[in-house]
Amino acid sequence: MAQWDEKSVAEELLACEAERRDREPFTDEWPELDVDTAYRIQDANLEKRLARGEKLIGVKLGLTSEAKQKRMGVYAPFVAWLTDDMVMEIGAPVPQAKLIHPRIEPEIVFIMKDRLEGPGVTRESAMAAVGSIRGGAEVIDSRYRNFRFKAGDVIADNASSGAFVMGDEDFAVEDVDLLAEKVEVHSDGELQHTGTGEDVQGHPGEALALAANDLARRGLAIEPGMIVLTGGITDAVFSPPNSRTEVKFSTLGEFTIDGG
Ligand code: OOG
Ligand code: MG
Repeated sequence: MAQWDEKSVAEELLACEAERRDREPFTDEWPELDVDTAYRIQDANLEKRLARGEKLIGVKLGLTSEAKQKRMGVYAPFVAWLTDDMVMEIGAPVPQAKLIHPRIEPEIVFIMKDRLEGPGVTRESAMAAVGSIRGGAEVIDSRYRNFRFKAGDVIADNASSGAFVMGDEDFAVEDVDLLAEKVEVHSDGELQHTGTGEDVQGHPGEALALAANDLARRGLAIEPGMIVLTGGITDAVFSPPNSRTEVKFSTLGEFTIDGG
């Protein structure tokens, strides 16, 4: 049985990502991989991403909706990092050559105008720091076979980060009814999932507050200009080559994403 530690798990995760190789979750062999240990691994790998030239551009939340929690079998939300390497232009195909088993999920995106630092951030104080709202879609990719993982595994794996796309239209906070904002996800023309902003922690502002309060435990904050993906509103859909995924928001725009 392998003897895992923070350093070897961090290295193995980046190697799996670079080699497009999936693996069994570490917690099978190392059940002590808890949430705090996993965040140290996540942060160590962010440092490596930055050292190789990537830029930190934001924060993503994971498992902020019941649909996602149920599907993944992990019942607590978490945070992870976004770098410029993960940005997909509108209309670009899924970067299959970089990903193992990409899945697409719809997300409400916040562009921050003010610094947001916990603890004690509420939905109201969180929303006051938001500059604008956009529609978005995340292309998640897990380094774990069949997306099977526990909280410690997925947090260490930067919350299955892969790529993401967002609309180019900024909506003012006061112009969007975040609770009622609806989204549909279609695969090859067939409706798969629907949801609303309310499905994200009762309100996406709660997810933002949660991110700020969670980062504060590590002495970190959400900085002005950062992009925040508030978490999949619905379950994700697979995006294999030759597939077509459509994400249609009621007011935040529509995306067609080609499986490449
Ligand atoms: C974990 C990543 C979750 C979200 O928005 O819930 C996530 C996974 O589903 O593999 O990005
Ligand atoms: Mg997501």
